[in-house]
Amino acid sequence: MSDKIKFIANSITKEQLLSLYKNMLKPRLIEEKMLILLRQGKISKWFSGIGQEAISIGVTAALEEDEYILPMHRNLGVFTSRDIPLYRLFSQWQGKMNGFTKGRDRSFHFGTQEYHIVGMISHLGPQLGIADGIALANKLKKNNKVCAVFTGEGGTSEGDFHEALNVASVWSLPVLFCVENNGYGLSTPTSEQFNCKNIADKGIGYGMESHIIDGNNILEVYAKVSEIAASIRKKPRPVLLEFKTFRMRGHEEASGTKYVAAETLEFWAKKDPLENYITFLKKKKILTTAIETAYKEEITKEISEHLEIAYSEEKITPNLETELKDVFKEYQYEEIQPSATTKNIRFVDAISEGLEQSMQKHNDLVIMGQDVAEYGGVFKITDGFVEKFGKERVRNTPICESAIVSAAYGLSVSGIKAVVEMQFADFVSSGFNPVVNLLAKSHYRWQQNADIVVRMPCGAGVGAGPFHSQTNEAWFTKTPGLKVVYPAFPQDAKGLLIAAINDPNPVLFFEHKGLYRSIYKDVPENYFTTEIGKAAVLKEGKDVTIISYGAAIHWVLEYLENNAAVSADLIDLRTLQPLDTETIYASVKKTGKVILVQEDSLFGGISSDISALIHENCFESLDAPVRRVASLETPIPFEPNLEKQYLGKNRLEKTIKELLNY
Ligand SMILES: Cc1ncc(C[n+]2csc(CCOP(=O)(O)OP(=O)(O)O)c2C)c(N)n1
Repeated sequence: MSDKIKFIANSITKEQLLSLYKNMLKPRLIEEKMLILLRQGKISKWFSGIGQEAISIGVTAALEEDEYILPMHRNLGVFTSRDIPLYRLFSQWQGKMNGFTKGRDRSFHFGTQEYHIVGMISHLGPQLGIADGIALANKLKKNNKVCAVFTGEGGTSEGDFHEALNVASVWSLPVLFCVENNGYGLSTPTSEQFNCKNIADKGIGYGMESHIIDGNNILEVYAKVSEIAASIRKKPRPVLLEFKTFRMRGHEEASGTKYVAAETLEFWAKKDPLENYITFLKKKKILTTAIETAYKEEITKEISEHLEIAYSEEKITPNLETELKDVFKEYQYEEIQPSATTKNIRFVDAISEGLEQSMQKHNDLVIMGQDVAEYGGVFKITDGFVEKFGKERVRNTPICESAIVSAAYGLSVSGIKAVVEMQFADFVSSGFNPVVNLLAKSHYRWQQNADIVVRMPCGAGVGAGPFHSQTNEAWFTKTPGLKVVYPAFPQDAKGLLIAAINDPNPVLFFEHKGLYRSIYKDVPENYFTTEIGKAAVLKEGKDVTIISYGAAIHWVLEYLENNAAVSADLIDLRTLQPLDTETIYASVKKTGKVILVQEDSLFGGISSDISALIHENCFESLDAPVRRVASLETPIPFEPNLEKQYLGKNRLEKTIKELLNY
């Protein structure tokens, strides 16, 4: 590779040439100032993009203002090119209200709908799947928009990269995947990161057009990306772009560059994108020293003034109520009454009906999942949906849970609701990161809701073993920002699913597979809602409160049927997060004895927390220690007798007896 940059201006006007210069100069000057402030301890971490500015600037300049860009931690130029007032950026870095996250997230971990920017989460990879979702929304809206997402070459090693490119290619999504190959991922050189010559070569494997671009040549970046973006707008498709560049400073300022050879740094210093461009513009007599000085003075003044604004802004005063409230997007729950006309249907049919009526109600709602289209899903819940709603809205996905959850979030960013079907709840572990880090934290971080329902066919009793029978709700009830719904009856399943889809927040919707085809009930035929967060008192008694949910409710019902003398309040939680503590406490205060029954293994299950809450809030009313019935502390086995031993059901009777006799 040569250390020379060959600039070709072609039809780019003089004004554009100068504008590209000014746009590159701005992040450079901001960074130089930030490095000083960092040394003075006035800002926290800093990730430098010095030497990589041409990429951010060129790509942003090639996109239209309302086309989404998804930058990473070295793309200051994206934010400044979109003309975000600098004081807002400074306030963001200082954790102040004029920033974008109310002090809740640092550096570039934020987005802004106002400027069509979706910022990263620390985990890097999910960013790529979000772009798929935004591009899918653009495609569905037929608005001829492209979106651009950034990643470093280190990030391309994550499974998310593979998944996102694969999905984008299979679905022909209009995304520009921009890889900034800057030589190192933290201290790891490219030779230890991937074993192919160019990252662009990977395009072939995805059936995707790809290009290598000199990331230090602003004119090459701008011209090529403009041309490719224009072509994508006409013919939607993903394109992989590898920008060759170099990270001139440490991963973050504190970590330095000791591990980089001096001659490598010297080589790349000669290729500095800004200095070289200045030389070119001066040679062409486009940039004069007077203009250069004027620009520098103007930007330096702007930086100083805006820093003053940010400094003079008061620090955030913690407000407990606001912190708690902002975890979810507020919305007005609409109660729609169930009709008097009913049909005797199974649990599985009720879910299917709720889903179908929601597809009719929200005419842009998208369902995504493995085999959900023509095949109807492995449980046949979406059977016939393709004929009714078309393949655009009922989407078969590749086996890419992480990218699909991220893509659902991208749809939400674009104002479209999504239902994601996990083929089995067990497989959510492959999409766990975006669920708990992206969807759950989004509204709290930057007031962007994640309007997504993740359907979770779960549970035991079907002899399916450790990877097809788990009931893993506790993985999510512990994560602030997620709602967790777990119905036990067909009517609740339908009403709660409709309510979950109407709720603009992320909902994990657990559907017990053992109930799918074993329970028939009369279910209202209309489109109705059942409120999330409200438990149901199924039976009223005086001696004991039994609290349960999902399939375990049916164990308790069976027990009570066979033990008519036991006078119990039976509470079906229906929603685990948010929890209906009011109903729980009222019952406990009446009976004084409590037993919690869950299908999940004991330790760390929701019952443990409910038990703690009861002890903390109803201690004086208790006549006995709270008891928990749950499954064994083993993975769930498949052989029927082993599974039976595993499940708490066979310990229910004994525990209730002990409690009643206490
Ligand atoms: C999933 C995950 N693993 C590890 C990290 C720690 N980490 C943050 S940035 C980084 C290097 C990223 O390298 P690259 O993608 O090449 O981007 P660059 O920093 O070079 O711009 C690492 C290892 C992380 N943030 N997320």
